[in-house]
Parts: sequence; C-alpha cells; structure tokens
Amino acid sequence: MSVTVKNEKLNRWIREVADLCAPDDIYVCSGSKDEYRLMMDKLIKSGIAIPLKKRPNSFLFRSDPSDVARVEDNTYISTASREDAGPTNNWIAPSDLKKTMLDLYRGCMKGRTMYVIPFSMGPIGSPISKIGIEISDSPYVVVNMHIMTRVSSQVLELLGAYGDFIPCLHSVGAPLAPGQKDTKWPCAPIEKKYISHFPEENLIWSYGSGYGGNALLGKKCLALRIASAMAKREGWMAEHMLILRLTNPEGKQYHIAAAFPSACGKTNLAMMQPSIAGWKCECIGDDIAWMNVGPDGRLHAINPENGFFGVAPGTSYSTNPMAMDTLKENVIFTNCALTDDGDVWWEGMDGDEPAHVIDWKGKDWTPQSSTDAAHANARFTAPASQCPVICKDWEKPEGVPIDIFIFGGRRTDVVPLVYEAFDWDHGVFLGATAASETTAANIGAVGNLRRDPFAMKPFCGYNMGDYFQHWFDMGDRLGSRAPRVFYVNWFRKSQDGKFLWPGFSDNSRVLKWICERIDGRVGAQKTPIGLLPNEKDLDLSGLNLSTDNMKELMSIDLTAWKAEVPDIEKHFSTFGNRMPERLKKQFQGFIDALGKQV
Ligand code: OXD
Ligand code: MN
Repeated sequence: MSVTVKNEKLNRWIREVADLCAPDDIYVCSGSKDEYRLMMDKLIKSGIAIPLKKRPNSFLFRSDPSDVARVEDNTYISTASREDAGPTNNWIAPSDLKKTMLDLYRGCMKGRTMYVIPFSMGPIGSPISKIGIEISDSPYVVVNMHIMTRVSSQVLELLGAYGDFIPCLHSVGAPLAPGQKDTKWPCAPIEKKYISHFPEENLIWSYGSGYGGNALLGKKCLALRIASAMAKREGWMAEHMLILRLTNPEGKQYHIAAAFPSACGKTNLAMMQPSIAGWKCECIGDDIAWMNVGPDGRLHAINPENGFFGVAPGTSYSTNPMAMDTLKENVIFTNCALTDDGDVWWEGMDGDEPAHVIDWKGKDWTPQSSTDAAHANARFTAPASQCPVICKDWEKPEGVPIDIFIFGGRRTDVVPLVYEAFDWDHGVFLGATAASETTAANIGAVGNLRRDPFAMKPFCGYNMGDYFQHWFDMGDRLGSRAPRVFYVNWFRKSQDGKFLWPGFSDNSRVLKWICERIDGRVGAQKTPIGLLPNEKDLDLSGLNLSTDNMKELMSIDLTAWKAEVPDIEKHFSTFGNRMPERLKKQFQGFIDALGKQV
C-alpha cells in the first residue's frame, strides 16, 4: 500500500512531476519486504524477471541491447557557468537543458506507474547520511534501490513536514499509448538519453535509460556527482573508493580507501582474503566513500551504499570467493546468461563452460557461439550485509579512520606494482595523473588509455581543477594526520602478454608492505616516480614468482615515463587557470627528477 507523505516540498514535487509526466498511478514506496515481493511477483508475471531455481529469492533481468552501461557522453553537469563544470564534464546551460528535458518528460509516464522512492545514503539518521527521493517509472529501479540504498518509510518520518531532500527524477522515456503492449526493457534511443545533474540546486534528472548508474540515482549521480560538489562546498570528501579493514597478525587494524576506475577489480580487492598467514581483510564498501574530518582530526569514512552493484563476468571462487558467497540468495542479476537448470552463468565463472545456456539477449548459446553468453558489463545487485566478510563496523555512523589511500588503474606497461608518494602533495599528483585502459563499464571503446584522475573523471560534479585544489585543502586541514598515499598496478604484463602479478588474494602482499611502510618497519628506494619497495621487503613467501617477473614488475623504464610527460601536460593544460599552482609545481618536480636520471 502506498505510504502517505507529509513533507510539504515532497508533496509539491510529486504533484509537479505527476502533472508533467502524466502517469496512470502514483505509488509511494515503504521499502518493506512485502513491497519487494509484490513488485517482483508482478515483474515475474509480466515475464520481465526470471526467478532462478538454484538461488532463493533471486532473479534475472535482461536489458535492451542498446541499454547496457553508463552513458558518459549523455551525462551532464549543468552549472550556470561552463567553467564550473570544467573540461572533464559535458555541459549544457541549465535553462537549455531543462527546456529539452521538460519536453521529453511531458507525458513520458503515460501508461505507467510513477514510483516515489524515499531513500537514505548512509545509515538512516546518521549525521553524515543524505536523504534522496527518487521518482521513477521503472519497477526494476525500485527493486534495485531496495538493495542498493536504504529505502524506508522511516526516511519520510525523518523528513517530517519541512525537512529537505535531494530530488532525483528518472524516467525510462517510453510512454505507452492506450492498449499498447509494453516491451520487457523499455528505454529511449541513445540520442534521447540524458543523465543530468544540477549541482547548484542539488537536483538530478535522468531520462531514457533503465540501466545501473544511469537509473539507480543514489549511486553515481547522488553519492558521487552531487555529493562531490556538496563536499567541496562543505569541506568533506565524496570519492570513488572502496573501503576495507586490514588486521595484521598482532591485531593492529589499518583502514584503507582505494580508488580505481570502473571494472578494475575494486569489488575483488574490497572482499579480498589475504594469502599471507595471520592477516585478515574485512569489507566496508566496494565503490564509494564519504569522508569527514573527525573530532580526532583524522579522516573518517562511511560507505553510503547498502549493496553491491558488481560486474559479474570474471567473478568466481578463485577471483572473489566472498562475492560468490554473497550471491547465494536475494540477488538481482542483470544481463547474465541463464543455465538450463535455472541458474545464472557468466564468462570466467568456476568450472566448465555449460554445454548450453540462454544468453543475455535471450538466445540459445553454446561454447561454439561466437559471442559472449553474458554481457561484459552484466551485473549483480546484492545486499552488502550478506557478504561473509562484511566488517562489523560497516554501518557505524561515525565511520572508520582512514590510514591509507591507494590509487591505481589498469596499465599493461610502464607503471610498477606499487610505490608510495613522497608526501601528500605528491600523492595528489599521483591521483591527478592516474590513467587506465578503458573497460566495458561505460559505453564506448574498450582498451584505450585514458587519464582518470582519482578514478573520478566520470563522477566529479564540478571543475576537476577545483577538485584537485580541494584535495590540497583537505591535506592542509589533516596535516600530519592525513592518510599516506600509494599507487598500485595489478595489471602489468610481460612482453609476451602474460600478467606478471598473480593479483587477487596475493594483493595482500602489497597491502602488507604498505602497512609496514606506515608503521616505519620497512624502508624504500627513492626513484623519480616515488618510493619503491626494497628488493627483500615484499613478502613473496610461498609464491612461485620468478625473479625475472619480479624485476619486470618493479622496473622503471625512464624512456617510457618520459613519454608520459606530453600526455600529462596535455591533460593538465585542459584545466587552464583552475589548475592549482601546487600541482604545477609537482609536475615540474617530476619532470626535473626524470631529467636528472639520464
Ligand atoms: C560502477 C562503475 O558501476 O564505476 O561502480 O561503473
Ligand atoms: Mn564504480
């Protein structure tokens, strides 16, 4: 049953949207288990959700083949001045963008129900949490939001009559004429998709896509793009980072926040089980960190999400056993393959390839088929609380104190396995120059190198030059209590194209070195790019890694690094006068250090 709304602003907004979008019905969500079940029942009846015989309370959805990932080219940061959105964002003036989108929204929910979804990013009632209301005409969005955020009528109670919230408007952009039969995945063509953010008024408007970050507006749109702009204004940080707790054999805890571009193994690292004896790793979050300076002067992080929206292909008991155990029940799968015995399957799963499945497009597939059975960006939506290694403190309202920041990306060459920044400012330089080969998480070419500063290029809701300055400002506030900064690359390959580092649980060896660095237990070699491990300090016990591999993993090819300089210069030049002087100084220092090593 639809919940009664007492909040004035919300009632006004619901009326405005209903007048504009003309839905057949309005339903205000309570977030209850019954609501989830009823919605799923309807989705099953209409053939949209496929219940999985092998996994209790779990369902498979198939999207339209044109709607399979985030659409960065159609994503906008709409600020009054173009400069405030900056060179990394698409920009249209708010009045023009609103005019275009209002035309699209007019009548766009005809034949559909308009769902009003009250949700909290972060534990309900925590001072760090933010309340959002998503209005959407997609029942798929409702059930996913139930898992990914805290959807609850308690949120409405918290709002009371006059409380404020972040309005997130979403439509799949596919009105139905009277009697028209719906498709299984309604959406608009690419030229009509708009994922728009108005950070100056904390407002999100999304139109035309039903997939992931385009439609589940609490995640990338609110918790990163809008939140990053709020964080800049209010003196905190909203980052594209996993959060984990590592405990050493003596019981000392270290909290790590790590930024990697999409589909670079963040979920795997967040749930990693160390291969080295006595070390323990617990997951706090796998994608987003909100961080505030605490009363102790340290940076405290919370995970604003409630679930994992992870990339399925490549996930297996060998790459991420804890994710596999998280996925046993109560999961929504999207664009995975369906096995003949009623389970999901994807490329890279354990065991033999099945002899036959129904692929993500709903067609028969056998190992002889020339296409993948699951889409490369097929996803699972799973409650974080189901993860066997979820940290007991993951919902602590005050968050966990961060000791270590790690940046990284997917680089087949040039970048060594691990190195440390000389200091905070150098760490900002490492974050600002981070680069990665592109993946399937975004619509576009796969495998090109792109600069993805702090893994935030697609998610920073304001000018990235100002974002860099914000990092310097936060460093100044934190002083000696600031986390230490490291850079890693798990993806370096040998000349013959093989990965040089085993990765996954063996990444714990790298994390161990990082912890030992901050405890002052190990030294490091100073190189032009940063501080590298001394040869004997990385714990490689029990690992059958040739010395040649290790040498190559740690090697610094100065010619290759010098070749990066023009690209960094081009990247930095795009920020014009928003480029912080301190970052220019770091860049000059890097060039000078390389120059000295001829
Ligand atoms: C994600 C992404 O889905 O970064 O987390 O694309
Ligand atoms: Mn992400």
